[in-house]
Amino acid sequence: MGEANRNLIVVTGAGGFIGGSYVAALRARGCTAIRAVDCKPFDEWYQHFDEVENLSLDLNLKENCEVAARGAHDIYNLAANMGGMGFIEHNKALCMLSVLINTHMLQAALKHGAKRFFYSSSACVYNADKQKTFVAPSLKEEDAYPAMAEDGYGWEKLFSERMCRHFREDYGLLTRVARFHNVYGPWGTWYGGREKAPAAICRKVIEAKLKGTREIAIWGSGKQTRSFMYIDDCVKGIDLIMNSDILEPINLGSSEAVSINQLVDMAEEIAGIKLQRKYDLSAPKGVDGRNSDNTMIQRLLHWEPNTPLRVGLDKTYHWIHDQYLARERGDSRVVRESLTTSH
Ligand code: NAD
Ligand code: GDC
Repeated sequence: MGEANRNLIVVTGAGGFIGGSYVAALRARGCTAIRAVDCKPFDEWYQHFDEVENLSLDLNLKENCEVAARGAHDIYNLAANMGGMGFIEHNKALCMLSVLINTHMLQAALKHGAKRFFYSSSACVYNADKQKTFVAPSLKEEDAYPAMAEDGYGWEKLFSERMCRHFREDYGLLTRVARFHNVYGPWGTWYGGREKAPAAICRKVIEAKLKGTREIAIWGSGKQTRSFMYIDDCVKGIDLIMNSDILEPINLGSSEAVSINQLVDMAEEIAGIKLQRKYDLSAPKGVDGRNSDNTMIQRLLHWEPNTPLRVGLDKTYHWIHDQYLARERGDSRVVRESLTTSH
């Protein structure tokens, strides 16, 4: 059993949205022993910090997970092949292959004596039959069973949740699992096909305003409902859950449900324009309605994600606006969506 460096924190998926934001938060609070790992080449990392140990490794491979986990005390496994509905509906096998990352990271964590392991699950584990109304059903943790998860991506997450539990029960590895509900904010994917609704809608409103097209394409009828969690709440929730005694998977999401039409209203209001809406009923829609029931996180942590969508969306819109103009200028510092499907 390798000896864990008392402080070393490993973050996988660190070249992406939440992983990069989590490394930034660790640095901001003075953590120095950080190992950031992602399979993307460094120039495609959304956020990259020179003073952190950065490794570009494909964690589908067992031997690479061993390198990533060596000497770690805490491991935050945020790496996965993921995206919005437009990606996960068309890449189900790729999304399920993320099981290799979590399984190999758990084995490596155990082999190298890591003490704590965080896994980023998703609201896509929830039973689809409970999400068939536009009146956003507040999903409780027990609504994942009987299981009927989102095809591909949702099943991988549900399986990996259970793997975490069994590694805790059978081998004593401290595992913590949070089910994220649609996280948005600066430094997230905003174009290229993996973007989720908040970033996509902001980009489309910005494009319509800058190009004067005055119309916006919306997937589905716009009546679909979701809750969207601002990235800062996600980072805070990861910390609270990792440092808690919560053994079972727990919701980490906002309880402020909105329809996609209301999301577009907000983006238009921020932009100061009104657009003609074109609904594409054949586009990927996912479930009809979804919201996070935060009874458990409130009871156990006396807190819940609470950044109002209007506040978080304003910051996100302006960040994407700057990225958009930078891209138009051909500025290399734009967050680039890596178009390689093996991510
Ligand atoms: P992201 O796509 O921005 O980041 C994921 C990162 O993982 C990418 O940088 C990618 O290169 C990396 N990765 C993928 N396969 C890899 C591999 N084989 N080896 C090494 N790195 C690999 O996604 P995100 O939004 O930051 O999501 C982080 C985690 O949270 C993921 O597990 C995701 O499933 C989960 N999650 C996110 C949301 C959300 O709304 N963003 C919701 C639910 C769950
Ligand atoms: O992609 P997403 O944010 O994922 O879509 C939310 C709703 O917004 C869908 O009904 C979609 O049809 C609608 N929508 C309308 N226009 C657009 O231009 C657009 N782009 C996108 N992307 N959507 C649009 C997500 C998963 C994540 C993660 C989270 C967990 O499902 O994709 O991987 O697991 O759930 O909460 P969503 O919320 O369906």
